[in-house]
This record gives sequence, structure tokens and C-alpha cells, in this order.
Amino acid sequence: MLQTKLTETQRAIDLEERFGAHNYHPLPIVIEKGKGINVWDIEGKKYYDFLSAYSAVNQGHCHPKIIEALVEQAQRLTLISRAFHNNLLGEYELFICKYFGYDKVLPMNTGVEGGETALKLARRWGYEVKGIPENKAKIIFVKGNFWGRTLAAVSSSTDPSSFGGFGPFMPGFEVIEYNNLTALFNACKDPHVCGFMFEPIQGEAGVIVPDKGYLEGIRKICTEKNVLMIADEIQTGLGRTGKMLCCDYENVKPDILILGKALSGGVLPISAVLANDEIMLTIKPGEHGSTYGGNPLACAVAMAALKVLKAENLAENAMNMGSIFRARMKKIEVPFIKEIRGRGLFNAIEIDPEKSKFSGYEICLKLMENGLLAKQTHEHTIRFAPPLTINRREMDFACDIIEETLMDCV
Ligand code: IF1
Repeated sequence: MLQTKLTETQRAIDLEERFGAHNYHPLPIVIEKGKGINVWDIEGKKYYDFLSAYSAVNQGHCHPKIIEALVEQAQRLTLISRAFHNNLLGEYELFICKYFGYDKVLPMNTGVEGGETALKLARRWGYEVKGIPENKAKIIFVKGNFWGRTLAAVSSSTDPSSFGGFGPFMPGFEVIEYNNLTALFNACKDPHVCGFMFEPIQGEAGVIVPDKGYLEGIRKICTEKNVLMIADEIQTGLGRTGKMLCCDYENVKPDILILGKALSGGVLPISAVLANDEIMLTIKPGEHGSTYGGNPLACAVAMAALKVLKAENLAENAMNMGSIFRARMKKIEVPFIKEIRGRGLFNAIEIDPEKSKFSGYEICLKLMENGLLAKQTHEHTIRFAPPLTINRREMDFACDIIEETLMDCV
């Protein structure tokens, strides 16, 4: 019996290896079911999901309210394109604009399309409103940024595994240091700069939390220099860090807000770009769009996903559970933990490679064996980001697993 089950796992992995492109290196586990904070592999083993599909599943796997909206709408109408109106788009647009306090929204699908959309808006605003001469617009990014895999996204990347071998790159991009307001101030002296795009906490870079005052400082410099503040809250937004938006920590409002991932609760790719009229109305009919953007299925799902966040106080729960998590982790006495950092349920443990026998990947393998799924970023940082629905008892139990696993690694 065990033999056949193991073979099933191996067969699924082998099929991917043979017929799928080799652009990932996942843990050797095949998941077939998810509910709330748990997932199950095809051998029936249950795990705590401490990745949440990179924060797309903030509301928990297969949340009944979101799935209900999905199924109901899927039986009526899924896609009509933007050649015609659909009955849910306006309703959704009203809903999300009121939810976040913007004049308008531009619906897209994946996160990276949200980023592309934001940058097109910034350039267009730069030419039409700021008065930048044709083709001279510049956009500022920060080191360690990650916003997806398109050519524009990798053009702004400082990670060779993202951009290496994919040139030539998008012109008009400049990269400055993260968490450095002087660098931003200096970069914005160039009158051709139209926008500054950043993650309020850097995800892929390893859950890098900037100093207090960074977000406020960005807001101040951008306003002063007439540069658009573009916040990529695709991963930090929607409750993950303990506030609805991470920018809420310093009560700042970006000029352009990009959302994705948990906007669908992990059900389908939905992203959104929010801005006020001065920016949004610079793009005219025929100048931007996508076949699936704003489809009625996505509208129904996104409204349900946003409602769940508020109805279940998930940002507040993330705040509380996150504090418990970090406090527990700080009590673990192993020599190789270099730092524990994060906000809300967006956390990371950095391993000191000099003091650890195991790499981040190897520790993740051990966590997996013990029933908890997490993912390393770079070599030595392990991210911990469970669904925001996790309760105290589950958190205690998950922390026990992490503690035991780390103690075993000494
Ligand atoms: C992959 C990491 C996370 C993002 C931010 C935009 C996007 C992402 C802040 C693009 C996407 C992903 C994509 C995923 C791995 C992943 C990731 F490991 F690279 F660092 F989440 F932390 N802005 N993040 O984090 O959104 O187009 O993918 O919908 O496999 O590339 P997308």
C-alpha cells in the first residue's frame, strides 16, 4: 500500500519533470486538497500551510463564501470581454473604490500586469500632467525589488536569476537603495522622474521591513517633487501585515495602489490598480486592457474575497497571531537563528549559515516532514506566512512543529 502511494507522488513529480518547463524547484510534495489553513498531499498527509501561495490565500484555502460566489457566478456568466458591459463590473468597481478610497480602478489579472499597468499610467501621467518631454520619463525602483517575470519587471530587477540572459532591458528605469530616503530625494531631483515604485515590506528580498518613517518619508518626497508614489501591495496588502494595507502603518496613501494575490483569495488571478482621476483618466479607450480583466467571475470573487477580510477581521487577527508567532520564535534557543522579523503574519527567520548545518531548503524539507509547509527565499531565509484565518490553538501547534524542527537541526 505504502509502495503504491509513494509511486503516485513520484509519478506526479516525474510528469512535471518530463512535460513541464524546468522553471521551478519545488519541495517534493504533491498537494491535492486544501481547507482553511491546511492542505493535504496525495498520500493523505495533512500539513499546515505557512506559505499561503505567497499570500494569495490570506482568507484560507477554498473559503466557503468565496467558493460560493465563484460557483454561483460561474453558472451564469464568466467572460464577455470588455467589448461589452457586464452587470458586475461597475458594481465591483464601486465596491473596491469605496473600500480603499480611490476615484477609479483598472482591473487586470496577474500581479505583474498590475505593475505594468501602474507604470504605463505613471509614464502617461508624466507626459500629460507633469509635462515630461516625449520618451524621457524615468521610473525609480529599489534594490531587491520583485514584481513579477515580464520583461519590464526583470528590467528593474537586481537579482541575476531574474534578469540574467533576458536582455536587452527596458530603458527609463533607475534603481536606488531600499530604505534610503536620501537616495530617493536625490533621484527625484531629476525632473523627468514620473514615479517611484516599491513594496512597503520587501517579500522576495526576504521580508525586509524598512525603518519607521520610510513610508511617510516617501510620501513627503513624492508630493514635494511631484513624483507618483506607487505602492506594490500585491503581497503586503489585504491584511497580511496586520493592517488592511501595509501603508496604513504610517497612514500614507499612495498615488497608485497595486493589489493582486489575495484579491481573489487564491481562486483565480485577479489584480487591480487604483488611482484618482488625474492619473487614471490619462489612459483613453483602446490604450490599455486585457481580455480577462474585469470579467464578471473575477468581479464576483473579488467582492466576496474583500468582504471576508472585513467580516472576519483578518487584518486584526494577523496582527495578534503575528505577535504571538514572533514572541514564540524568539524564545527558541538555537545558535543559528540570526534574526526574526516581520509584521503581522508576514514573517521570516534568517539562518546564520556559519552556525547552521542546514540550508534554508533543507530546513524546509524537515518542516515538511513534520507537517508544516514553508519556503526559503534566497539561501538562508525562511518565510512564514500562514492564512490569516489561523487561530490561537493552531498557531501554538504550528509553533511547536517549528520549534521541534529547529531544535532537531542543532
Ligand atoms: C513566482 C517570490 C513572493 C510579488 C509582488 C508582484 C508580484 C509578486 C510584491 C507579481 C509575485 C511571487 C510570484 C511567484 C513567487 C512570488 C514571490 F518568491 F518571488 F518572492 F510572493 F514572495 N509584486 N510574487 O511578490 O505577481 O504576476 O505572480 O501574480 O513564482 O514567480 P504575479
